[in-house]
Amino acid sequence: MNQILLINPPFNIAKDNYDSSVSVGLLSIATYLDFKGVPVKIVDGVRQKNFPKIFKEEAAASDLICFSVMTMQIPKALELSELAKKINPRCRIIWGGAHPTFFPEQTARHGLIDAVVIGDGEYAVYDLACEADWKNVKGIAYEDGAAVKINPPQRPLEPEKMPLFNWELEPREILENLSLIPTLTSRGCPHRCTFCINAILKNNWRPRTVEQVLSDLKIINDKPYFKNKKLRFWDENFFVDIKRAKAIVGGMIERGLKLPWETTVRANYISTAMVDDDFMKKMKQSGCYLLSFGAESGSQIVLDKIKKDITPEQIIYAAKQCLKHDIIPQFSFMVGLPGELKSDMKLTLNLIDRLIKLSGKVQILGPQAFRPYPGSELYLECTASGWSAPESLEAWSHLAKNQLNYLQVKNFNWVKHKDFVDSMEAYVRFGAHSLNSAMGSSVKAQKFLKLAFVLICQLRWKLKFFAWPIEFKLAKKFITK
Ligand code: B12
Ligand code: SF4
Repeated sequence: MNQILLINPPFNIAKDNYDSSVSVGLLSIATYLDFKGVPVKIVDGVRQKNFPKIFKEEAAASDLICFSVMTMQIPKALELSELAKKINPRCRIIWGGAHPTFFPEQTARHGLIDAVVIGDGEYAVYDLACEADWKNVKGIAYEDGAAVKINPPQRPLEPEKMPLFNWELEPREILENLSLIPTLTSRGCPHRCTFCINAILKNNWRPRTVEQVLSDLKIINDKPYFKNKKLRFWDENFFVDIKRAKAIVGGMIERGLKLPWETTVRANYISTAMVDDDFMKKMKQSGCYLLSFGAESGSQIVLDKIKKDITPEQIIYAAKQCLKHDIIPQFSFMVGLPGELKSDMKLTLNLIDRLIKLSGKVQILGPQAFRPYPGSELYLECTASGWSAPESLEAWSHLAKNQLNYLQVKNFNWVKHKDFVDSMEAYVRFGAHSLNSAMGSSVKAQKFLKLAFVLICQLRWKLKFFAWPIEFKLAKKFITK
């Protein structure tokens, strides 16, 4: 059997968004294939210096060439798929990851793509490598004559049966330059937030065992190239089984695996019943330095609508508890949901203000504009307003190539205050934080122009006046160019 090639294609957005971490998804697929004796190679277009040369060499030597694709990777993934077919006309091209999973049919229709994997890729790629007839492979979509066939789903992945991550399968130059070590202790989430990929795809929560997690951490701890680096548990929800979470943290302390680590947690979990004072103390002791919360909104009406099952007061309490234990609390927000009023968005701004006033250590991400995924109640509301998603992969590619973000707020029919939603992220980012951190942001612009823009943002933030965002439009035009 010839090798299977797994590709992380380059993006066409600012490098700061993706530079910190590698894809655990590809590492997990590669680890499984290697464990099953299938030759496999990961090539990373985002991080490998000689990527074009490496890609050509490896594509010539591979039977199956598999691309991991988020929406903003489509243009490059298409270019590379075309190049692969030129270099190696007999190779077969597979696409998987977030975008193809949401849009399997239109992705499979593209002439360059032989099959699309829907959802987790470990079992499906293994089957594609072993089965001559793809009709029997579960969890894939492919073109069959004029129709697209969508086969029945794969059996759910069982993380506790998966081998330990094999880091030797990642290109060494990436590991040496990585700033955040990615790992995973579970898949999926049991909650029901209507905007979220996990709830939409019904990704049930499935854990790795405590012993597996501690063994993964021991391997990481012993690698010379990971010395003094921070680690992220990229779980959707690390704390679902609180006994398991406590056993992992306890095991890290007992076995001397005290790595600086961060992960995501729900605000309502910070309570005496789940993540209490005693556990937070132990988390800090084991190396936890940051907890990331999906706060989403300051409006209870919006939180209820998206079935987030938290309250603004729980968000404030969570922040206070983190600060008490010297853990950085990080909160992400979104705006522009169907039915959301300006008054709801103002409540979000007020909540951000309250959080920032607690301490300079509090980190705020967003508010980002909500972007709908098919298969959700919210998506139906968006389409009912007259909006529709692009209908072909080429149309998505065109969007991703020509815009800073893959769906522009100006086209969102369900948003009443488009300017307000579009500019809010900038006004929070440059207005609510200190002048120093706003000036230090990664957005590249001439120093004095940036200072002028930041000062206006700070004034607007103080006055909570966001109408006529003329300077934002100018800045955006300038930066997009
Ligand atoms: C970790 C993560 C990152 C990391 C690593 C990215 C990476 N390449 O893996 C970093 C920080 C770099 C990152 C960056 C961004 N991300 Co991100 N990220 C995630 C997150 C939180 C977890 C992904 C993960 O590791 N899961 C665990 C692994 C095991 O699962 P997985 O990655 O899904 O992989 C499995 C399957 O998808 C499948 N699979 C994946 N690739 C392939 C390829 C093939 C060939 C096959 C067969 C199968 C397959 O098999 C894998 C193993 O089972 C997800 C949320 C989520 N729940 O998916 C968002 C998510 C993937 N990110 C998203 C976005 C939007 C971004 C950003 C654009 C955000 C931003 N605004 O800056 C950036 C930039 C990337 C970009 N330009 O698209 C979106 C993607 C939506 C979309 N339409 O494509 C998601 C879904 C979050 C969301 N908003 O809902 N991200
Ligand atoms: S708690 Fe987080 S991961 Fe779980 S469904 Fe809600 S948003 Fe998604």
